[in-house]
Amino acid sequence: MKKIMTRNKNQNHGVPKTHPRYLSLKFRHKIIDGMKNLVVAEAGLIAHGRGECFDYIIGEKTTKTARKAIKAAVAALLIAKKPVISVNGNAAALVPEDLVKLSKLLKIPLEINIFYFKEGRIKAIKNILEKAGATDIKGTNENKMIELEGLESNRRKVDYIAKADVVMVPLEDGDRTEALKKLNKKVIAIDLNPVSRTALWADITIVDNITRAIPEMIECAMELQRLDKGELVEILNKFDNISNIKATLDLIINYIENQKEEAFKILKK
Ligand code: PTJ
Repeated sequence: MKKIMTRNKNQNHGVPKTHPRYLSLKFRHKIIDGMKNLVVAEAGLIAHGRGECFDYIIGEKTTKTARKAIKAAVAALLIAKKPVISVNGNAAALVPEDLVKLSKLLKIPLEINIFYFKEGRIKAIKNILEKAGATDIKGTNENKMIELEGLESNRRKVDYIAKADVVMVPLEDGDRTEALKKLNKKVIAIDLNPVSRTALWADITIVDNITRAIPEMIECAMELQRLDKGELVEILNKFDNISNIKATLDLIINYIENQKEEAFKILKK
């Protein structure tokens, strides 16, 4: 019998929604599509794979330590005078709508800042953000860019980030957080690797997948925006990034121990 090939609405790139790893595969395909249309750098595929590995060892869920960091991060963004959310290729490909929603809710601009420069990439990222509803996008005009001191990579070229007091950097490569800190900026990182240089240098480290962290931040922002400045400052002052990273590492160790037990149960059968 001849088969008629149609795209089933319960599928994404041929992956049925009932597939046990549907979400993970859906985001993989967003990264692959992003690479094909210049949004994502080739190295972004590798970075995503590394992220998946770290996601696995935190249990592929937003942990209680991530939630604490998210609350502190939202408080910091609400208190900030000139906050900004830095957006690279992977972030734009994975969660464009959520980034725009958060930026609008907190009235914070998005700034495109990429490590791997390639002709057409900024435009492709701008397009995907605009398609998602973004109206305030910085970092698109080479003439307005200045260079950050202490950085040699393409990330040194910044626009609004230069004057910002709080910079959120999702999925970052190591060196920029250090440079931003030296310029007295508060840095919020979203990084699945709790011991990356970015994670360790940041003031607030959210160890979570950006695909869960940004929606969680949106929920949190809707609650915290009702608080007054004093209450927000209290949330921020109570947060201790170093102990939160330590607690995250303990969660990972416990998770691996549990996985070991579970694996042995299966192996014994
Ligand atoms: O678009 P560009 O040119 O700015 O390049 C973006 C990448 C991500 C390719 C670039 O910044 C890079 O090479 O980053 P690294 O050094 O691989 O670091 C990325 C970090 O993000 C790693 O620690 C990963 O574990 C982590 N990561 C990967 N995927 C996710 C993630 N963290 C949160 N959510 C993810 N989905």
